[in-house]
Amino acid sequence: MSKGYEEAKKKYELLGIDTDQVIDKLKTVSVSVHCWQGDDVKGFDQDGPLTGGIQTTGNYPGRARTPEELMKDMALAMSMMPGTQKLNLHASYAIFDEGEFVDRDKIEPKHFKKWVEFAKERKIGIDFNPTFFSHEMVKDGLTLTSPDEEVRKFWIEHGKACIRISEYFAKETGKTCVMNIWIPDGYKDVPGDRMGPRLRYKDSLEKILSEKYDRDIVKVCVESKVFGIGYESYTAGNAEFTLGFAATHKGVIPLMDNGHYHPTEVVSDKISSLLCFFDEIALHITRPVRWDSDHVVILDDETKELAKEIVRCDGFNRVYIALDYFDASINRIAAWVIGYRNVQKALLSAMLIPHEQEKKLQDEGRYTELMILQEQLKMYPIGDVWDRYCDECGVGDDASWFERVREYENTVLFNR
Ligand code: RNT
Ligand code: ZN
Repeated sequence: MSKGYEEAKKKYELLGIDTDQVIDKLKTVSVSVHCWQGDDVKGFDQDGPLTGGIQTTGNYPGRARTPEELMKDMALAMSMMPGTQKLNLHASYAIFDEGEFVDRDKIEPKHFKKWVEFAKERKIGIDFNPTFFSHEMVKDGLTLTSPDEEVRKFWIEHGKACIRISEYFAKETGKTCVMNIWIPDGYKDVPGDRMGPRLRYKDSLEKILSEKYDRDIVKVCVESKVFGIGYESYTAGNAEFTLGFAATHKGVIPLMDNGHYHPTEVVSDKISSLLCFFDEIALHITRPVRWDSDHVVILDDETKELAKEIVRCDGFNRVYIALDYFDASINRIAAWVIGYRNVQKALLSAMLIPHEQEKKLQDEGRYTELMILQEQLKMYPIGDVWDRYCDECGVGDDASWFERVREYENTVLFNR
């Protein structure tokens, strides 16, 4: 045991916290790693631009261009992630045979067989997302809310196909598959009808959910959004719509992406509100800088606050934690690792807080002492516990893992 860790352990013991136990527990908490960081959200089933009002910026060399490259890159990134991961896929990452093409309304489990192999090798689960963007059937920026019945039908069929694929993932991996529905649909300017698109969205979602599936192993979520690029004035799936939908449709989980709110609104404060009404919720952890920019997650106050709320609400079994960011201006593998490790650091620091004691101080109105304790904890030796955790997980400490990425960059990525 390192001297630093020994001393940290003693320090936390005085707060009634057993750091060994915390480390063991953190190893079991899964964080879903999004495949789309590695190729700038391009996918493999089309060659057009990224649409849907989201944007990757940057031109860093080495973007993964094929399934093999993306898997190789992800495998390396995962080898530097402590704890338990899940693989988060989008439907656009279907893998076809040479010369084969199947459109999104008709994709099948077999098109994801290679991903299942990837997950099985690592004994990890898979989460899934239908892809309602970057496709020629997105007409006037609309999918499930389109007034054109042919367009709407196409996307409903896509949603259903994705439910079948999600069930296949859950069965193959033996782990729950979280299937998240997010659509970009909305308008750049003040709409003439706000209700119509929402009623069509509701009907489309109900049609998708009419697909028979095992609700114990596939968890369908709806993700809200307040605006997108080119969709500044209105989005059909805003917070109230998606929350209302989830609340009134049994088994549907609300998903909050912390890039999707007004700059002064924070998702950390919404977790406890939702857990009063929902058995389960889901998160996309990202970093919004002025807009839904999807910067790499850093260990900032909001990430720490999100983690604190998960821990405080005893939420490890109720909150599905996933990453969602895409940065093309830095090494993409490092981006994966940095964001993932920061979420884990936030969880660790949240688990190293004596929550019962803080709650008691609050309930007894001892706010001065509460503030003192909260501030005192900020200087505690979390780093020593973190180093120990990474050591136990065999993933390298913060100062060392990048060497492996640099070597891979020089030998593989820069040659693409
Ligand atoms: C978009 C949503 C959505 C996507 C991914 C690619 O604003 O956050 O979750 O980022 O599905
Ligand atoms: Zn998201």
